[in-house]
Amino acid sequence: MAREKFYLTTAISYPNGKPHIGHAYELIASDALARFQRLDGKDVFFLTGTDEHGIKMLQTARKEGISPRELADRNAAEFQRMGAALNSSNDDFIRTTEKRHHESSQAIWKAMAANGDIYKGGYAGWYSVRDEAYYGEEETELRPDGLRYGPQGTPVDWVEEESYFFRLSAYQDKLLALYEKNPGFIGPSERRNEIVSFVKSGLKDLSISRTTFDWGIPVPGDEAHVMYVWVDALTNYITAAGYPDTNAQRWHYWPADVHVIGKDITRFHAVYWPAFLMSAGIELPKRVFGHGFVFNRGEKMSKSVGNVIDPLALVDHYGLDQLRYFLLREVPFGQDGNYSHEAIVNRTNADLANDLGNLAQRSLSMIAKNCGGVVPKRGALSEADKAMLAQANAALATARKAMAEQAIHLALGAIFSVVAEANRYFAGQEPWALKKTDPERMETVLHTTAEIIRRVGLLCQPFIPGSAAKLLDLLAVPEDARDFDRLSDEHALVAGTALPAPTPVFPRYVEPEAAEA
Ligand code: ME8
Repeated sequence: MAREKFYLTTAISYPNGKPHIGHAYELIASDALARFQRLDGKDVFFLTGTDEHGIKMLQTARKEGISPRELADRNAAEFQRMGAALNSSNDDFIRTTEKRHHESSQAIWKAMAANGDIYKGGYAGWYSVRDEAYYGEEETELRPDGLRYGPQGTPVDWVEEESYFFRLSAYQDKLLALYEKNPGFIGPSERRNEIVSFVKSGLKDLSISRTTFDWGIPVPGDEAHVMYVWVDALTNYITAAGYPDTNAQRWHYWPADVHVIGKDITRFHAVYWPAFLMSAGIELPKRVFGHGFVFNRGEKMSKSVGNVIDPLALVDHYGLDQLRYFLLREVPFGQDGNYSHEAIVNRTNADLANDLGNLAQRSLSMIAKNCGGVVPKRGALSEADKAMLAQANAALATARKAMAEQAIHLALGAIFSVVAEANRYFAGQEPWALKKTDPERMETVLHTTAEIIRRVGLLCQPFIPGSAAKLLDLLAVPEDARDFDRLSDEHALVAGTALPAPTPVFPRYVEPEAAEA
């Protein structure tokens, strides 16, 4: 039977500078979502990339005295390097300056034009270069500094030029019907409400080309115009699936199951993008999820790390899985959150080093010492053993439901409540005391504990892939036996299997000053 497909994208980032923590956050979260679906048996296509056209790129390049292409090449490489450093499992990395993307953008333009939705006119209005966005005057405000700002707090400039327009006004009712019919189209619900009221307030036609610069994709049939950067940017999601070639090998992935984006760009994804697709006669994505922003609120971190917004410095300082775990567990996905030195250290030491790391180290060391370094025998299971094993399996159902709604923190919460319970179980069963009184029962308790660690290790793979792999290595779980279909009891650890010598997987974070002392 063909596996169910799952197509997930991140936003494509502007490579006008190096990646920052917000970019890392989005990629890590999307990676966890993609890995989860892969482990759950789906045929996943996970896309990320860079959004290389537009005035912002052009202006930054001018400031640096290089061409926009050089700027894009330099920083796209930084984004790829970040992906590797974060252990991102993306299947493709798209750059909007690629030939495949120019062809695709011109094809969607022609399809929208063929549907009668593009006309030439004159644009006069406000534009934010930082947001690459047009704003209605009522959305802007004049501040005491004499400058006008858009709704995201970025400065806007007055633009007046000949421009092609997209008949967005014609899609107002169709969009409202879409949100009505498909309440899951925009998540979380706060974002949905904002978008519904924005669309209800009335949609104006959208300026979709520029003539005052040429860093962009030429408008088909009118080379004096380049496409508005968002028309080309959004199109990346179908380019990577092979558009306009609907016989392409990847086309079956479209429509995307979820576009993961930051909340600041929900309007582009939940209003403009479905309207473009409806116009071009292309299926709509199933869901757009606008996550929150992460901010730095910890002074101490800046002292110990130096450049706090460089995600790779955070990885070097705290460890990759420590950072991944922290960001995914601490910040409810969809809401804004903060990161601070104390919060990262707390999570690292309390959840990873103490709860999971110690449990694994203590139980596996006991097995190494008392059971000849092989998986112990499992005798008759007590009610406590059974309840413990059942809880581990129930966590999959909870995580599956949570991950389908991008509630990543809830999935991790369910998995780590199994870890907490396993610690209570281990302490309560006192296998060290059973050693003398009932060695057979000791083996069963150690087997059950190791089996829980196997299940938790399997479930943790999407979030902390490197450390989860180490845990599973310690249990001699073969690499081809790590999908979620192996969670069930029939795949439990087999008594007598030789285990490697246990080594700690989650080091405690120790303050550099304390480590030196
Ligand atoms: O918006 N916390 O690119 P971008 C969390 N090229 N997420 C953040 C963040 C923060 N502090 N700062 C930014 C663009 N982001 C467009 C996208 S998609 C067709 C084109 C998120 O480099 C932001 O919300 O400004 C967006 O989802 C992503 O990082 C890239 O932002």
